[in-house]
Amino acid sequence: MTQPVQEETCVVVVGAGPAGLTVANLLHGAGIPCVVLERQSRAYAEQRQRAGIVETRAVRMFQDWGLDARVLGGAPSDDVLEVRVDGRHRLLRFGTDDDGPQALLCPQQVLVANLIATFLDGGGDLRFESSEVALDGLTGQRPTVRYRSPDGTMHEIACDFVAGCDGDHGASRAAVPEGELTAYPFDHRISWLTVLAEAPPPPHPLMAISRHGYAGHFARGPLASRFYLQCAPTDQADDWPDDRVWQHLRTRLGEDGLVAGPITEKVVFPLRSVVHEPMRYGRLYLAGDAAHVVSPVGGKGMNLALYDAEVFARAVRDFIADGDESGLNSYSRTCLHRTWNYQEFSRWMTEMLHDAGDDSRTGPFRRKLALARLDRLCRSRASSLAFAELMAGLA
Ligand code: RFL
Repeated sequence: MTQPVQEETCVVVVGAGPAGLTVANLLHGAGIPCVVLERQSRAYAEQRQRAGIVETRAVRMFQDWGLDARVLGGAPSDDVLEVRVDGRHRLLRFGTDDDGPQALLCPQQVLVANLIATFLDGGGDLRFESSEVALDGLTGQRPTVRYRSPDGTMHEIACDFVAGCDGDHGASRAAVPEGELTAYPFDHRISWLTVLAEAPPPPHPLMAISRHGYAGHFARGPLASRFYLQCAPTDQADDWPDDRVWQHLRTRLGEDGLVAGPITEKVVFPLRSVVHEPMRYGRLYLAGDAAHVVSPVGGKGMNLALYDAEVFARAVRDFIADGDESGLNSYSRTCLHRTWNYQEFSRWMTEMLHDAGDDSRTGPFRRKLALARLDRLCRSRASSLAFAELMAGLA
């Protein structure tokens, strides 16, 4: 058997999603060599649509590293959420009182495309279509990452650290021996039909509560929208022909005139969350969805990935520059602190938005409680400030 091509670097980053690409750009900017291995093609990575809001904290983080113009330039700012209860609308503000930049409406695929371009234009080493990624020697001084390049050649890269940024089903977490990590999974017992359509976006992110179930409408570009419809856990996408989708959206959003457009994606998925602890094993540092999945309510999954990425990049930078290991040693603790804070926020919002609508699942008492919570959020300044702080990522 031919020997793999031997290579060396400081950090191997597995996965070119928001977490991996942010790690790579921050390390590259700090002059630290890294190689990024991505399973998919560049075209695939740049069109994968998911999140839509970069929270205030993350916008400021890109600004601190001098990357905001390249990575987020042109994205519109928004600090208002619209909540409709049985067609009656209320606006929730989540801007901060200071003069700093605020949250931006930036679809995940735009962020990813900008991060890829910034990294490659700066001479970064990003290898698409890398298959058979396998991690070894993680508890030693010099771990290795093997992979097969698109021409069939095997490579083996020796490094100081591995950033496991390859999502919930990647190779990084799977390389950790059983029993070393503890998983904390949670099933919200709610399913959504998620729909992407070439239809005009709403003026603000919109969440609607009604007896027919939850519905959401979010911008995913100037002429693209992401819709969510709460549905039965047993539903399949085929149970939702386009006519039914638009009819339910009009009813639940209370918007007879909602403009329809071609639907490009329809998927049913159960809302679930999970945290894997600790987020470090030897010289492997898990970041983003590789370490935790947050239900999409509250828009925190991608933002948490960006947070982990920065904590890791700072820790490596401090270690390389000054031999300071404290950031590496506290990585897991620091990231998990924010992770659980965001999981709590997301669960709180998930419960409120769903319980306040269709009470066939949880009963009328829970519906009344959820409506009281929502009312307090809109009326009490202290409640709305706490909400704004969490939305901004500054709590
Ligand atoms: P990603 O984005 O999954 O990227 C992982 C990358 O790793 C690659 N990969 C591998 N590469 C090499 N070898 C392997 N063995 C590999 N296995 C996988 C993959 O191809 C991919 O390129 O993880 P990352 O970077 O941690 O980012 C996490 C976010 O993508 C995720 O948290 C969000 O999308 C979650 N999410 C949302 N987050 C928000 O902040 N706001 C939202 O509004 C929001 N909406 C959503 C969402 C997630 C959704 N889905 C589909 C789960 C809406 C939806 C529908």
